Amino acid sequence: MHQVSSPGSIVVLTGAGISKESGLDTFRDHDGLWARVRIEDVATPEGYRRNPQRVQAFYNARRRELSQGSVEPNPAHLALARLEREWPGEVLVVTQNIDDLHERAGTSRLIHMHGELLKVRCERCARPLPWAADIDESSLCPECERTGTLRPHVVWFGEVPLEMDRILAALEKCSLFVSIGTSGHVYPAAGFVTAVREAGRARTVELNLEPSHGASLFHEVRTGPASELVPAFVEETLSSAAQNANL
Ligand code: BV8
Repeated sequence: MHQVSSPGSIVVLTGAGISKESGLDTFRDHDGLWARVRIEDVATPEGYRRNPQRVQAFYNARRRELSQGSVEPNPAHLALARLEREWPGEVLVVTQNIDDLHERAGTSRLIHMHGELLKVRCERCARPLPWAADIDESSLCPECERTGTLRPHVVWFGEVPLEMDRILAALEKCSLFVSIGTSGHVYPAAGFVTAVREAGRARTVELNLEPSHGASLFHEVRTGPASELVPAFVEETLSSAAQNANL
């Protein structure tokens, strides 16, 4: 049982592992996305310039799976929404994921640092737009009415993650940092635990199916499926806050 000085703020980082039990693939598991396609071909600006159709097809398939399939938030997403509702201080979820499962579970203070699968961006007028359909070279930008300029609103390798200033400010002041379902391979997200440790005030906890690449950097590591670990951790965190309040 860990004691968190309530109502300190909480930052939660999530990765593909939190959506695995909702039926979405991770990246680096043996059956993950990178076992089927090369990062260089589908998740870099160079790959997009070389073969835009291949990249659009990669994201069109994932967008279709998310918007037309039977993909639903799982108990881990729902538990984080409960934490935001019931924790007496601020809760911010920073996700590396581009799915919309945190929103659909009810989380509202949320940053998609690697973009969103259900948004596109016009390379001419740069506005992110909600978009659930496929994109191809005939897709028309509703803002500037050009065709062939729409790309996924997704941060590829070599591109700058979104809202980094807001993320770093939240990491600096939080009293609890929880990392869920991420392998700790991709930066700058993989470096967030170090930034929190350097700020010197927060407890750091990892909830993951297996210890991540950065597990040794956390005060506490719990292994298991997110749909079990996260609801239990949220219940424990809320009840310790309630006990503190009654002291
Ligand atoms: C940038 C696109 C500059 C969207 C993705 C040092 C510092 C800064 C940069 C770098 C650096 N070193 C290298 C870099 C460059 C690079 C990088 O990190 N390369 C790596 C490979 C070494 N980083 C970048 O290019 C980034 N940009 O650095 O700009 C900058 C930096 C700071 C400030 C300003 C500017 C851009 C990175 C974003 C790339 N885009 N995806 C998409 O297609 O989805 S990355 C991709 O990996 C996804 O976004 C994904 O979210 C992310 C991380 O993967 P994970 O989510 O962790 O998924 P993974 O499969 O790896 O792991 C799943 C985990 O879940 C596993 O541990 C598994 O055990 C667990 N699990 C499985 N099932 C369950 C479970 N856990 C719980 N329950 C379960 N049921």
